[in-house]
Amino acid sequence: MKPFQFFSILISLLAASSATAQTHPDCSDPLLLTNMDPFTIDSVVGEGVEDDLSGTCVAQEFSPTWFSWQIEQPGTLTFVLTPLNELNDLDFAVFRFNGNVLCQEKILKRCMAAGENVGDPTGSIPCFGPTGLNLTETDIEEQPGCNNGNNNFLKFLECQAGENYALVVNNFSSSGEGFTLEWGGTATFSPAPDSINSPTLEAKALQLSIGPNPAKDKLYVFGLDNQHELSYQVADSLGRLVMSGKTHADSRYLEFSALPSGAYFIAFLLDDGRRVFMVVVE
Ligand SMILES: [Ca+2]
Ligand SMILES: [Ca+2]
Ligand SMILES: [Ca+2]
Repeated sequence: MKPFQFFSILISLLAASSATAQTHPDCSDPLLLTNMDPFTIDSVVGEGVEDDLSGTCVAQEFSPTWFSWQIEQPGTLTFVLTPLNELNDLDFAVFRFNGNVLCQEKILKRCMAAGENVGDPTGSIPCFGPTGLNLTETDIEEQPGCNNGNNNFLKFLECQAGENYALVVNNFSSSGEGFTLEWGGTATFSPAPDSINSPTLEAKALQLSIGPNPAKDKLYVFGLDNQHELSYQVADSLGRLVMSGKTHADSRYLEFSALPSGAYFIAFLLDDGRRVFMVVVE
């Protein structure tokens, strides 16, 4: 095998692994955003186990991708979503959380469902392609179809420090193809959202805590009793899932010896929400 062939195969393997990246089809398991760098979601597939969009202008999920973030610096927030396939119809909804970050208690702030007028694609041109929030729009919702005055963009958000938000992006065309997302405005995201999912009542009752932090090989979970078996997920500082499992009575620790040094987020999954910690692994 020539070196060139070796690298070709290596590159195709790497490309294959990125195409099967973790998807986030449910509000309760969003991709946590800890910075405002632009990014691409390569592919979208499936609706997951929950449909969290009834009662909104988009009505239901179509290959949804859920994101969440916490505001650090207050200010304006805009974004542009661009479908990888220019013929695809993206829709989105933005929610804010009050108090506990529970999907049942999310508050709809923006809703975009504009797209093709059935049977009249030539009249639908302003309702295709890039979509998002900008500084010039004053509307906060565009209904399905391409109604008078629709242009695929809605009014920016005015964000306060500490607020938690969620964004869901639908691919109404159900092509499986993804999109790029670019942020704008003066607000910033928390880089260490240890409260991006505030403690739920159950978590408070459990009084969960972790240690030591920084951790080396093992991270112990305190506050569990024999009745509690908790699922957990560990994400790196880019929000990528690196570990998942369960704690139970006879293994109340997470084994970190295989993880590179760095900052990680640990989410304990509860019936009605999540409790997230940040930990440094040395
Ligand atoms: Ca879902
Ligand atoms: Ca649309
Ligand atoms: Ca508009």
